[in-house]
Amino acid sequence: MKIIYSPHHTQHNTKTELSGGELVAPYECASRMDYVCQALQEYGLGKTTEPLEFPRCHVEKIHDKDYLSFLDNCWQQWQATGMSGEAIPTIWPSRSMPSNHIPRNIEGQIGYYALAGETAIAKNTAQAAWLSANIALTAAHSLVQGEHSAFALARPPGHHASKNQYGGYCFINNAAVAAQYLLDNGFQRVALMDVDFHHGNGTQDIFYERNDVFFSSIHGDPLDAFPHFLGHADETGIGAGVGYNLNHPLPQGTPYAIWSEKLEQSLNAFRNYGADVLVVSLGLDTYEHDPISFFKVKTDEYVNMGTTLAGLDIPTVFIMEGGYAVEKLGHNTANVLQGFLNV
Ligand code: Q9C
Ligand code: ZN
Repeated sequence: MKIIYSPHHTQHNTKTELSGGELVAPYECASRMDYVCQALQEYGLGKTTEPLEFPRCHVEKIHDKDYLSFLDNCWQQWQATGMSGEAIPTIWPSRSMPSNHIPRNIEGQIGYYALAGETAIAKNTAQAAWLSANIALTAAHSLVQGEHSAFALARPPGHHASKNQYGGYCFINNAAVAAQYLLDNGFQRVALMDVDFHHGNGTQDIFYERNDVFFSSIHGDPLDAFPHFLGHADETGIGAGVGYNLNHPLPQGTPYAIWSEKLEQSLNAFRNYGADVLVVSLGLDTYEHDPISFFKVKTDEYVNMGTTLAGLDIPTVFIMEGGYAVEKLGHNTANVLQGFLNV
């Protein structure tokens, strides 16, 4: 399996996350990648390949131009106004003031473009987000070139980023960018399976009215879990997209035995759809000891997850998303890939 990675993800190295009323060290931290690299080596899953650089147009097909230029300029503007900490939102165009005017002021802009408040932006956050997208594009490109599978070992993650908003540690939707690239290069029906503990609200938003990407997600019930406002079972798509969005919200304590029934349901839906390529938003925060999640998947069970995904038997690109039990993240990730390869 082609594994795409760059050590330069470390340029996104924020010091703060707003969590529990405090500024804490971010759960989505650079050391996550070290544990994954180490496990991949241990398992002999192959050495990693550096990403290619793709033109920005591939990302501009997914995200609005004004949003991307906000991302590129946010840190510089935040600093220019003399703010001392990292850039975090404090006000939103919320229900009682749903304005469509984009503020000139950076604090207003941040509120306009943020969908959640935990994620800080600092120096080179935008650069790292673009690099992460290039890793996803390189992995997708290898499928176009005939590889059967590839893994984009990228951070920051992407599945919470919508067409024009960031949050949940995500800035550019890497999985969506990869899916679009596959469609633009010969594939016709993308199955996008999001196995991260959190609902992939950004990916759902991006493809909600489309029938060329079938999005399915298994996640903590949004009534109980982030992102709280999207991911219910009655969200099935609109317009041409009706029937191509399949959500499986699940309760606290869900074990793999129940979780995997939902995976089989999604894969059957993909088979009926006639998917010719699979994108997996691979979050490992379903793990039983994940510090911010509430499913109960065990390390050994990730092998079965990989094997089950391989059962779809189409070219597959894995895109790294969440997973915050950092010391176990490597083995959990490598188990999925191992299970996928050893069918
Ligand atoms: N007090 C991904 O897994 N809420 N994002 C954290 C901690 C935000 C997760 C709550 C979770 C975002 C890619
Ligand atoms: Zn997650």
